[in-house]
Amino acid sequence: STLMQSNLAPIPELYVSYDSAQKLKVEAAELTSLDLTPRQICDLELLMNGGFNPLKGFLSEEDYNGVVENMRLADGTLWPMPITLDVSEDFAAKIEDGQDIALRDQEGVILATMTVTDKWEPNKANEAEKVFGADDLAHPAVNYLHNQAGKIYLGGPVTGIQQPVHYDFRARRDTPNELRAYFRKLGWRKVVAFQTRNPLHRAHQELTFRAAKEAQANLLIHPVVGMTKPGDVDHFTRVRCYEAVLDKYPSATTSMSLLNLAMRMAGPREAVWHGIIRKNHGCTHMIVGRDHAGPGKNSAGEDFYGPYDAQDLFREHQAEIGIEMVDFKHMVYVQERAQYEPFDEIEDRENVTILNISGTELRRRLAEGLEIPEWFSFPEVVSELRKTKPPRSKQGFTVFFTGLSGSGKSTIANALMVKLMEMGGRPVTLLDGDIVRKNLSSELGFSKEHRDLNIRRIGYVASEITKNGGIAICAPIAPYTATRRAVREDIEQFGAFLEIHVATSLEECERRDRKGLYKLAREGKIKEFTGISDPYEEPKTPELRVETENVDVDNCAHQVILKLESMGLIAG
Ligand code: PPS
Repeated sequence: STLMQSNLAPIPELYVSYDSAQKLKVEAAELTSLDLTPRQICDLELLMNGGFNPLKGFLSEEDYNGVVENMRLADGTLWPMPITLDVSEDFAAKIEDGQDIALRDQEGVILATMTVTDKWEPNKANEAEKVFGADDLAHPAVNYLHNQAGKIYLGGPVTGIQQPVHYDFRARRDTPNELRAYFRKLGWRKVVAFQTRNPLHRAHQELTFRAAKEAQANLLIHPVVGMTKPGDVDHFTRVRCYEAVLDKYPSATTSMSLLNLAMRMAGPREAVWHGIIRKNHGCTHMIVGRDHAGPGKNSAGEDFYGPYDAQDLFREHQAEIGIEMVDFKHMVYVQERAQYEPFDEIEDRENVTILNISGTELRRRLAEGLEIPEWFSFPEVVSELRKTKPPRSKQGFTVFFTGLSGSGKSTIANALMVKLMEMGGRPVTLLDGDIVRKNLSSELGFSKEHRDLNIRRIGYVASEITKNGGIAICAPIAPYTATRRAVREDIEQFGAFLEIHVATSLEECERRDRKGLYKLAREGKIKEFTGISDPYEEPKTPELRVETENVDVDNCAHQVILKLESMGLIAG
C-alpha cells in the first residue's frame, strides 16, 4: 500500500468575503431568483465549501457531456457525477445567456448567485443509462431524474454568499477546511473515512477500527445526513446512534463529522465521487464495502451493479483521486470465541458457530418487538432504534373505509372506534365523510377534482395522526382507485394502512336509502351522485372486504379488529 499522507492546506471555496457577501446579498435581491429544491441545496453547499472541488459551479453542457460519457470534465479532470441545476421550461425561458440569477433556500434566503453560461435540454434517458447503468425507474436517482427534476439544465459558475442554515447537530457539521484544520491541529497525518447511511452496529465498529489499525491511521466516521435512500432510518435517529458508538472507540483515535451530501445511490460512480469528496475533506483513505452505495433491486428484481463493481472502479482511479481504498472486511461473530473476525481469516469455519443478523431480520425484530442480542449491536443503539421504530402494536395506523353512500361505512367506523377506545393505548380519531365535509372541505362539491381534493386532505390528516402514533379511522366514499393509492402511499411512510371495502351493493344501498338521497338522485335533483350518475371504482385488493347484508354492525367491526390483530397492530 502506498504511504499516502494528507496535504492539509486549505482548499478553495466559492464564498466571497464577509463584507462582499453583505453587499452582494443586497444586489442579488434584484436578480431573477430560483428557489432550490432540497437536493439542489445539498449540492450547492458542497460546491461552495469545496466538498466538490474542483467544480466551480453547476456543470456546463460541455462538462456535463464529458461527465456522462466518460466521467471526465471537458479539461480531462476525473469527475463521475453530473452536478446539474435542473429547472422548469418556464423558468428557463426567462433566462438569457450570461445572466446572473440568485439561488435561494426554501425559506427565500439568498445563498449564492450564479452566472448562467449554459442552458440546454439534457437527454435524460442517456444520462440514466450512462451514469446509473439503466434507464429504470426502480433506481431512486433515475426516478428523480424523470419524475422530479426539471426539463432544462442551467450551468455556470457560482458565487457563494452564505452557507445553508442547519439547526440540527450544528457542532457536528464541518466544512472540508474545518476538518482539515482539525486534523492539522490534532496532528492526524493519515485518516480513514467511513461513509455510511445506516446505523452502526458492532460489526461496523469492529471493521472500521480494524481498517484504521491496518492503515495505521485515525478514523473519521463520516455519515451522510443530506439525502439518502428513501426508506432509510432518519438522520436524527442515526446521529444519536453514532454518538453512542463513538464512545466505543479508544479515545483520541476516532472522530465523527456529518456530511450534507445528497446521495444518488450510483454504486461504482458514487464510490469514486465519495472518494473525491473525502479527499477534499482531508482524508487519505476510504473504506469501500460490498455493494457500496447500492440502490437495491431493479424492476426485474436483479441488482443494478455487481457486488464488487464499486471496489473495482475505485481501485482503477484511486491514484488519480489521491485517496487509498481500504476494502471492507466481511466481519462475522464467532460464538465460541465471543468476538468478531473477518470471515476470510477464519480457518476453523467448520468447527465454530458463525452468527449474523441481516438487515431484513433486524427490521422484523424491531417491528415485532423481539430480542436483539448484545453481540449484534450496542444496547444504546438498539434503544434509539426502538424509540423511532416501536413494535407494530405501538405504532400508529390508518383504517380507511370505502364504499357507496349509505353502505354502512360510518356506522361500522363508529363501532370500530368505540371498540378501539375500549382497548385503550392509542388515541383514536374518526374522519367520517360528513364530519370532514363540514370541518375540512366545506367549500368542496362532488366533481372528480373536488372529491380527490377531499380525499387527499383526509389522507394528509390521517398520515399526521399515524406518524404521531395514533389511530385514524376514515370513512369517505373515495370512489377513485388512484386517489386511494396515493393516500396509501402518504400513510405507509409512517405506519400501516388498511383499506376496507364496505361492499354493500347499489341495490341494497338504494333500497335502504337512509338519507333519502338516492330518490333525489334518481329524480335528477342531486347531480353527480355516486353509483347513480357518478362512478365508483371498487377496490380490487383491499386488506378486508365486509359484506353488510345479513351481518350485524358489531360483527363487521369485529372482523376489522381480527384483521388488525392478525397484522400485529393490536396486541392479541
Ligand atoms: S367523496 O367522494 O369521498 O369525496 O364523498 P364523501 O366526502 O364521502 O361525501 C359523501 C357524502 O356526501 C353526501 N352526498 C353525496 N355523495 C355522493 N355523491 C353526491 N353527489 C353527493 N351529494 C351529497 C352523502 O350523504 C355522502 O354520505 P355517506 O355517508 O357516504 O352516505
